[in-house]
Amino acid sequence: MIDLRSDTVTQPTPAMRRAMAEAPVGDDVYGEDPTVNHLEALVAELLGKEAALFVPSGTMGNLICLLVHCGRGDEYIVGDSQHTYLYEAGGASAVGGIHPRVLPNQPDGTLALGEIEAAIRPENVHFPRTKLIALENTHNRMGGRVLPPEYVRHVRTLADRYNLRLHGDGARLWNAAVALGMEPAELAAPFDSLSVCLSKGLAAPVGSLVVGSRDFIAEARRARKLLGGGMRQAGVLAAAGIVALTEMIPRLAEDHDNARRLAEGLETLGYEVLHPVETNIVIFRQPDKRPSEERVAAWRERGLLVHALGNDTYRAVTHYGISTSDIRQALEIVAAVG
Ligand code: TLP
Repeated sequence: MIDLRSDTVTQPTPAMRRAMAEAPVGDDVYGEDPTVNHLEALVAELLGKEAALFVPSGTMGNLICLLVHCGRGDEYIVGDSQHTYLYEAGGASAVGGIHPRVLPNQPDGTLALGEIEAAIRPENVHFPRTKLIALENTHNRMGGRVLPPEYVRHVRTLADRYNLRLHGDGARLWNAAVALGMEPAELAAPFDSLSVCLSKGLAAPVGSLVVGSRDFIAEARRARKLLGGGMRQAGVLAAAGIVALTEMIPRLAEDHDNARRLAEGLETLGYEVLHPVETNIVIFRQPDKRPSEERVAAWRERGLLVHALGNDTYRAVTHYGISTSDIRQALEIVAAVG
């Protein structure tokens, strides 16, 4: 099977399996797991923040950050196609009582600066209090687009003007850094908090981290406990994460090349690629009216797995384990199905 449904479907590398087997561990709720402590220090340094916290998933990482920045009835500004708003089971409101102020994401994944500013509430007893702006980099539903670094700096300036915090969903921040040829810390600098994932393009089996100031992470640790995310001998998982961060970032460039190859091939076959392919995600629209479930089933029968995003649109994601010849074969399958 050529599985392009997501970069979450990867198998851990042999080096990860070895590191997991050999990891020194302790009870991380007591702060005594040396491997988790090592991973947290490594990520804090990579992202240029004071501290980091290992959490089970990107979803929990984002929720923890929202819970620390916002109280019940506070408002956060978020894009209508950001993961936090779209795919996290409404956790911000269900768990945190946090009110989302939803703005349209632009095709490049940004929120228009003027629209952010217009959405910030003045002090008035009728209104929720705006506390936070949330961005996503790279932007999943916008085809893995990379937020322009100068755009993020403008949002930071705006946030400062209104005394707001800025959170980044950086599940694929590593892809953005590789695509721009920049250090992850440079991209993280404007944000008060970020969540980053080890289990997407970097191929670790489990885990995300949140980063921020020391005080922020102390509160995040409480929120993680509240959500049931305090893990015990989690060094077994963190060990794979350390391998992911030390060995797997530069190879993301191969995934980006493969995604571009896939997009070019799809265009040749008459599909419309909806966003410029900057990283490892290709969102594309079919040339006809055939129901997407039927097409996905025909691809699956021939050994290709792709997600349908709607009636006529699909998402394919390249990752560790997908080679250039897999892309060639995937295109042959698409051509055969028509
Ligand atoms: N995204 C998954 C699905 O949930 C859609 C995928 O296959 O892409 N932020 C972003 C930008 C994400 O893409 C994801 C996962 C998350 C957060 C959540 O991470 P997990 O799955 O670890 O909770």
